[in-house]
Amino acid sequence: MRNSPVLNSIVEAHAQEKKMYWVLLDPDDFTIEEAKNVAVKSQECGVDGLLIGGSLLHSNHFDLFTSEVKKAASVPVLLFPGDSTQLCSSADALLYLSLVSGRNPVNLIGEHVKAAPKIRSIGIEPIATAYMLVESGSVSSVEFMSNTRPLPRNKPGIAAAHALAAQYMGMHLVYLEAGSGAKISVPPEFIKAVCSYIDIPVIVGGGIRDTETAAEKLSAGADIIVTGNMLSKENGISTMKEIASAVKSFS
Ligand code: 1GP
Repeated sequence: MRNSPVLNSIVEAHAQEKKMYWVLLDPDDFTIEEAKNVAVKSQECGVDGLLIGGSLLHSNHFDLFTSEVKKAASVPVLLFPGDSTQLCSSADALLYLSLVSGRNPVNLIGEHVKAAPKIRSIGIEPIATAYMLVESGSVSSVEFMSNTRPLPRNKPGIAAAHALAAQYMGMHLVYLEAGSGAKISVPPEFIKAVCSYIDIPVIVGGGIRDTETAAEKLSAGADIIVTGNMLSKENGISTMKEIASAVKSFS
């Protein structure tokens, strides 16, 4: 039986109804020094985990970026890869994302097969995650790069059926994604419908830039919220602090 400390900590928090806040560091958006600074500040704020990855990387410092963030961080560092090239041993775990909202075999199983031998050899913890892209007002990078259609935002029943299928298939987490920088985030009705069908933890990200939006997702049933884009904006660190404290007040 595999040892899964990061997944176990998420499942334990979920069982205790403790909400969590993860911060996404896209290696294209930060220098290594900036990312290390965010890693330190995020922990001071009470952030529960750091994600590293992106749909399409222009930078070539992924491994160094991850290992330096890991050295600066005391919370788990999880890879959030756009494809099988974004893999390295210094992170604590890997969201092994299957884009179940789409019907592109490359994102459902193809990249996973390419990554599997390396995951085995570097010994990183893979966490099977159903990744569901939700319509958000414009074409997101994930939508374009994966060549898949997002779930219609006015059809929560379709989303719930996808999430339930993922749980039945043995996936451990569901990630509802509006896309980085989304104009409009995942609607609460969507989150409620998904949470009413499944027992596994639900992550919600994309377009969350303030405490009100974060609170809306948590009230609807999200277990973990993710912010990325807003950190590179002015007042990003102080907004992160406010969101972290809003998340803590839910637990
Ligand atoms: C994207 O869900 C994450 O994959 C975060 O989105 O950058 O819009 O916060 P934002």
